[in-house]
Amino acid sequence: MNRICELLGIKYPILQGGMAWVAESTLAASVSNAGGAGIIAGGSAPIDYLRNEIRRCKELTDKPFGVNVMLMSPNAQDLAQLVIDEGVAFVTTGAGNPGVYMEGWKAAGIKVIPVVPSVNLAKRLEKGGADAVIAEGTESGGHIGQNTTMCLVPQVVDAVSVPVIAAGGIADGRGMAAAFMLGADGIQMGTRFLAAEECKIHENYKNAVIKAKDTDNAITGFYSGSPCRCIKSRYTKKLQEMEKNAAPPEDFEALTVGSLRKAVVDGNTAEGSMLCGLIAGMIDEIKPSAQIIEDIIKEAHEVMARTYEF
Ligand code: TUI
Repeated sequence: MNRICELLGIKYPILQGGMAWVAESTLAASVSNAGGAGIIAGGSAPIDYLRNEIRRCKELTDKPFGVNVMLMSPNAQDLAQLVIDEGVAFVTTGAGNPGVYMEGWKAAGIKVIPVVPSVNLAKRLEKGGADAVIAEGTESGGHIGQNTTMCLVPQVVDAVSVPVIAAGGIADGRGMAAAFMLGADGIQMGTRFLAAEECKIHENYKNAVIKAKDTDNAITGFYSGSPCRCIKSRYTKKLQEMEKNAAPPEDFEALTVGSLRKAVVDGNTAEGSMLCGLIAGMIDEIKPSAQIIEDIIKEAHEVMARTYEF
């Protein structure tokens, strides 16, 4: 029995990334109904909207699903309470240390799975009561750490006893098999689910994911200490130019505020920030979540059954 399947009461050890503005109830329920673990992203969304999303997800699936708490959000504390009030099965966290919320979540019986970009944080959060950790490599979309999935996952696996979920650069059965070889007990995929039929992002954004080649990727915010991976576009070029020229903070704000909404809702590929992982170059088809999951499981089994001579 796989430790992640056991921990979360799911069929396959596949988590859907908690992508801000993207991961809502329809997508999360489709993943949970397919045997994975769907996740609703808190992002910086208003609490009333998130309460509705959680309730809608309960109507769409009777399977476990989770909520991602983005710790830099001004709403993080209210969302931390909402997941308790709504009896959400598990929480993932990102962009910070969830230590202050751990006791409350544990007391409410909520499983806690923080994203960790380093061995040090993985060890600290295991001590603090994390039920598992997501070791997320810099191949991921959105806000990223420095270490790669290939290097980070085995180091985290060696450092903690709780199950480790590998994230960053995984979109097919080969990636899943590789994660298992590194010692992970499960995987989390964001970018692959951007191109799920049930994902409600604007079709221009979805098509940009499908069209992206291996090199169509850019990191912004590198020098500000808040690196963020997106699909290369006029927006990322402009942002990188401004970084090079040390533009004033108000210019950055004018360009970046609302940029994720522009991509997700308006389909504005020139001015929107299309958060996306490095693996997009391999994704060339929009499929239902259930198909994505079944294909990955089948391929992972095939790859892992091969014998290698060397
Ligand atoms: O959280 C993410 N990726 C994200 S969140 C996001 S939305 C956003 N909007 C406005 C501002 C900021 C973000 C878009 N993409 N991934 C998980 C992740 N967590 N990556 C890195 C980390 C992380 C970093 C530092 C986790 C913990 C951490 O702790 C530092 C410490 O020791 O306190």
